Amino acid sequence: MNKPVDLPMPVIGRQKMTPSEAFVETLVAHGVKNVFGIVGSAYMDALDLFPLAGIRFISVAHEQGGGHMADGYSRVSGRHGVCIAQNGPGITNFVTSVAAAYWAHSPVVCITPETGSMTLGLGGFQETEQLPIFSKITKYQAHVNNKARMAELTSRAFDRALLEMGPTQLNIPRDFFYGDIECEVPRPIAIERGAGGERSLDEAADLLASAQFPVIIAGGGIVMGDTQADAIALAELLHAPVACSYLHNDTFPSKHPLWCGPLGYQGSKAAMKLLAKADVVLALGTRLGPFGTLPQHGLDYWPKQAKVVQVDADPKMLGLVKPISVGICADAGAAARALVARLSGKTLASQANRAARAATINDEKRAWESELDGWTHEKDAWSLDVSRDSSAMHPRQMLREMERAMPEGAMVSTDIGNICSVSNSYLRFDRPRSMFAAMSFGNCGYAFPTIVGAKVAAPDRPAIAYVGDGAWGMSFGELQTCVREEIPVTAVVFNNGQWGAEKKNHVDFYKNRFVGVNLDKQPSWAAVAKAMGAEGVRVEKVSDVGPALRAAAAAQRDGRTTVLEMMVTRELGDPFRRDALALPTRHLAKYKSTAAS
Ligand SMILES: Cc1ncc(C[n+]2csc(CCOP(=O)(O)OP(=O)(O)O)c2C)c(N)n1
Ligand SMILES: [Mg+2]
Repeated sequence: MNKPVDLPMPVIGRQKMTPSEAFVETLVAHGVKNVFGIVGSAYMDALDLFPLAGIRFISVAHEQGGGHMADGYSRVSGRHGVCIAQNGPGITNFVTSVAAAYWAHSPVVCITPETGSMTLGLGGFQETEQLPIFSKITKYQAHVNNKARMAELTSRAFDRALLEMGPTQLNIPRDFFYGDIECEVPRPIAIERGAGGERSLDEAADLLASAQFPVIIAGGGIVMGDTQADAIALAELLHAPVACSYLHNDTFPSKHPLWCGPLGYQGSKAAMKLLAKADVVLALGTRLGPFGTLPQHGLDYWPKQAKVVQVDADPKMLGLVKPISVGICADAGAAARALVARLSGKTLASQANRAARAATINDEKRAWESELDGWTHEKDAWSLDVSRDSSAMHPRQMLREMERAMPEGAMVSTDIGNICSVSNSYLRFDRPRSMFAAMSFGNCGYAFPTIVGAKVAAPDRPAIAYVGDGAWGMSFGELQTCVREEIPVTAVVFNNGQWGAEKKNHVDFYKNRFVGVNLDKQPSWAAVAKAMGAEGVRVEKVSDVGPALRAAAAAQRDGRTTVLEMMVTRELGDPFRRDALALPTRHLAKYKSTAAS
């Protein structure tokens, strides 16, 4: 699971140092090259050492942005993303980004200097209890309870982040950076994950060998384990169609004949219809999150009668959401290789009907593509009404153009919103570590800072964020970071003048009684971008979308960040949470007029 890397040698052997030196040398030992955050006196003694330690401090606009950048950085690099801030308010500003990293399984190390140990509990300046706040959104919390343990506990926070694939917290009373200690900087611990238990692998291989219509769900574990080639080998052996798990569109190459597209909200009908036919499902590196397998497009596609083999690195995820026949606690790649070894040379039931299944796969994929081609705009009454006299672009046409113009090797992050969600059908990738969505925490404001962090990890790849105009209002401050720190990216901002995803609920459930969903009197986001030192382009015609995207991606090579403000209609695709909303019931006379009739 953990990527083998050549780590630099820290200072060798037990020796006298300050806790700040021990802390920084431990970062060096873990290969840390970039730290995202906002400067603060609480850790200034350590910060002072960063330049000589070869660590770049990337100064951000808001700590939440810094946390998301650490997330994006870790998702591209497969290494730790690191963020740090001032005790108290700087740390509470991290909360949303750490929660998002938790659900994205990102090895973010969130370093939280704390109020001084001698005044803790007295209600001094910038004091809050920093451990309980993060207790449910981290995999491990290290509290430096004695300055002599600085290197040991720092190292453990880094080890655990990769071991458990999630954020960890390193809490350091600010006075513990000072003084003299004697210690040794530990070497990082890299634990290799295995292929799973022999018996479960045998059972899984038997099920797959007897499957008439095996289907693979390719999850994020394939990306995190850098093991796409093994997933491809297994899929080809079984000639099994492959669906990407929700918001993990980069787990399987879209050009591969067995690729069927993503499951979940605004996903691929081809993937859903093929999964519905499965008699055996192999869920490879996925926790099968509940939101990602909800019915979509009116299709309740989960094959309830099928046998399910689930592979996940976290044993607690096995059988948690969907009933399973076999659970394998393993690295996705190692398990895939072990299954290939067991199945090679065996008689596979799926070989007999391979030609027929190949035809079915092609038919479903072709049908979905032609449906998408014809689906140029939303067709519900409200969408037709608001777009009838509009000269703005239909979101779907704009998204299709972006798909066509997407530069080679692009990384795309997506936010939470109606148009970002619709984009799920149009985001296809041929290499892993390319898509960074807000995943199941679903916070608006995720995409832009995340792509900034991704760009730091992969400066040569085009970096593009898809963001709704509401979410952009939350996150555009990080344009300052792009300009100041010379991190060139492209933000595609969908200007529909509304918090569209929530407005859709008003339309579907509340008879268009709009409360707080219109984003009136917005500035020109293209003009704001220019005022902040970036490029700003207003795009009004579908024919301009492709050239604008290509030019913005090219500008990244010249170090320039661009905001493409896409002027789109107010039409809206299917809602997020049809599953969780109900038509209004009212008992009090005062509110009767709002009851569903
Ligand atoms: C931090 C946060 N606040 C509120 C929400 C609830 N929410 C979900 S989608 C959405 C609307 C997004 O609007 P916009 O970014 O303009 O995209 P659009 O839906 O218009 O495409 C809101 C407010 C959220 N997911 N995250
Ligand atoms: Mg909007």
